[in-house]
Amino acid sequence: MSQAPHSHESADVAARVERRWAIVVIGLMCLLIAMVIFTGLHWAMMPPSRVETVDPLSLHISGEFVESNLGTATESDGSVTVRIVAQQYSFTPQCILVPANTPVTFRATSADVVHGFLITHTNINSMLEPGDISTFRTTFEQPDDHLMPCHEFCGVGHEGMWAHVKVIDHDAYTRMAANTRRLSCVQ
Ligand SMILES: [Cu+2]
Repeated sequence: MSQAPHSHESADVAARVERRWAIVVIGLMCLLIAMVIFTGLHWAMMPPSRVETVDPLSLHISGEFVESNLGTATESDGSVTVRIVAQQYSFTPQCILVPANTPVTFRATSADVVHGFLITHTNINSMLEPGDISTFRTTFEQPDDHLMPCHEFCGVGHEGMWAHVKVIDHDAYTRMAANTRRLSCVQ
């Protein structure tokens, strides 16, 4: 009986501390949700909302990722689409040519195991999985050279697996694209 007032007081303290922590946790959750909304609207970073699949065994025989269709293609609206295949231990094409100040869509997949897809100094950073098509959109602001290393351990030759993204002036690109269907650095 004599302990009753004391335990009543501890219960009050516990309730106060719990309430304080609940506020901290709810605050953190609100902050994280706000970050998701901000990056989604401001950087156009979205969780994958659709899944496109492709048969990794017949990539090279037919469909979008046959070798003659890889590289940079100019679309009718002036934007460009780059198609890339990753395999142990290289990317095809090895050097990707894109124009500056132009919307670029990358479409890439893997012919064998999981590879990494990262373009330095951009927010493009993903995985290429056999059977799935990874799609990214970006615009490069100025002519530059970006490294594109595989950053997902894919076997003994992993460290030698990388490509280049060469961003060139829009007009120079237009001149080069005028007489070819698919572009890469080596024409
Ligand atoms: Cu790799």
